[in-house]
Amino acid sequence: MKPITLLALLGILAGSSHSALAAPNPEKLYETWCQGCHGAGRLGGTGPVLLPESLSRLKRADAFKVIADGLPATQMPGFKSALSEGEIQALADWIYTEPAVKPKWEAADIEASRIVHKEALDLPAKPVFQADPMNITLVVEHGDNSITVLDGDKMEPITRFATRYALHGGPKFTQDGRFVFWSTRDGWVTKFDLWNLKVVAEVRAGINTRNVAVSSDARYVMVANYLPHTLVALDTRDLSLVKVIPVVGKNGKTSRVSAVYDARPRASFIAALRDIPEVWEIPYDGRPVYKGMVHDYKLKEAIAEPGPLPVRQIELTDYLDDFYFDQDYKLILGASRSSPKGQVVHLDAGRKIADLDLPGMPHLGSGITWQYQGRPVMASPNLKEGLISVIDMKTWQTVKQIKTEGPGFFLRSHENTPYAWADVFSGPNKDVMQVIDKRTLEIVATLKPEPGKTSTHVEFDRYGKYALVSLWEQDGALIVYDAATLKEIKRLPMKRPVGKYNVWNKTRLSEGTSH
Ligand code: DHE
Repeated sequence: MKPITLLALLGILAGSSHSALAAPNPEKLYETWCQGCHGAGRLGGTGPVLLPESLSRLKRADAFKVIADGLPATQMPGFKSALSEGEIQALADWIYTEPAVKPKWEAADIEASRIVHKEALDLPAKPVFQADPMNITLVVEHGDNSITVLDGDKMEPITRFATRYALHGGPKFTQDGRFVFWSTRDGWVTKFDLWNLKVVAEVRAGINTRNVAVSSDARYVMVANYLPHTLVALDTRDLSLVKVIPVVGKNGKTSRVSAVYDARPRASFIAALRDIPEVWEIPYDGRPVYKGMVHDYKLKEAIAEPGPLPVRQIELTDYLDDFYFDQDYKLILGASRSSPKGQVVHLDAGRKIADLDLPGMPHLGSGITWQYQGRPVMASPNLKEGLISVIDMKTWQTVKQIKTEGPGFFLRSHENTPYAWADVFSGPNKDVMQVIDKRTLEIVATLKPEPGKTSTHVEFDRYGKYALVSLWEQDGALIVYDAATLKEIKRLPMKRPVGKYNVWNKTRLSEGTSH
């Protein structure tokens, strides 16, 4: 039976609201029927946040359907026998309106939400399983909000456990591969001990969160928020709060944070900002940042930003909210909002040094790099057009635009394979995976793992021997391919699997994946 809140039950006992003749009052309806799960002020509870910024991925017509019929494989019941169509419509419209008062999530809220599992704090530093701990792959399954922990040699599940709702973005590992941190779209950050297979701590760092990054010295987790406009630094030991950094540009405007990344060779976090033309660098090794200057640290007389985790604000002439890095983390390779070109920003110089020829809507966050004919190239899928742009990273000229069977989301490879795998995620050919030979830049195979079903996102084991493809369906699967022969080896049934994350590839900064 589907669960129903006490308040909702009282609503039913008090008589159906069908009888009400007055126009439906969505706020009252929310209090009666929804608040028990979705929280006061629509800020989420056991159910997700219901604020416009959090609903951008749900069409309004679908919101009506979800309220009426519920959502399979979740706790969301259908309300069509309790509410009239008018009431459901009023609720569906109302959740897309901005609340009268901008919701807050401040230091005290963050600290109050923190849950520490004391029994998991001091467990032995030894894996409880036989598999190679550096070849573990996590598979995030959206269909029932869970994670499968996979033995990367045998390609067999070690365990599977439930997560909070709507995990998004890459889980981030400590360098030794023991701890992993992830976030949900509703702001919950989890620390998991991968060797003991236990949740260590959880904290809600925001209302609408994008992703997390972990410092290479394993001291800090940095959280990127859309709502509120903050970056939140947490202590990796128990997720206690280190610092809330309000995101305010030099122009005085606040901004959503699109994503935050660890730039290991620089010992800093780099934050991509959505609403101001700046990129932020936040050193975590204690070196100071001085206000207002590009080559900040040379000016002894300048005023130091307060630490820990001071912010270096790099002003740009264009917005830069979707990007990735060269392998040295000296350059940012980003999309550009005001022209069809992308841009290359030199992090030390703090300015753009080149334009990139990137038509359509390149998805640079999913780009990769490799060596082609003795020179480094970058390649990025495209969310709007069926092409993959390959660009020479010395001259910044386009080497080739590889035509694919439709727009794609992810491009992935590994040092030990000559192939890069691209999905064709959003077009009519969403069921194919295209395999590109990195030596010739030609498509050498088009695989159709399951006709009519969406296939996406490839990750490799640590040796580049297997390529893992997600069959992104409620009753989907993880399909294991031999990365050399491109033949299917096996498939493991899974619930809408999406991202996969191999400990070795992620912690060793493999050039074929994101970090
Ligand atoms: Fe993602 C990573 C942004 C929609 C699955 N996605 C990321 C990252 C960003 C991002 C910034 C990098 C985070 C990191 O490294 O920690 N994603 C966005 C969007 O802006 C977008 C287009 C709209 C949105 O809803 O936010 C978006 N993403 C999706 C999806 O619809 C996907 C397919 C399913 C889902 O989870 O909602 C999706 N995103 C992923 C995955 C990764 C990811 C699997 C990690 C890839 C990796 O290999 O590291």
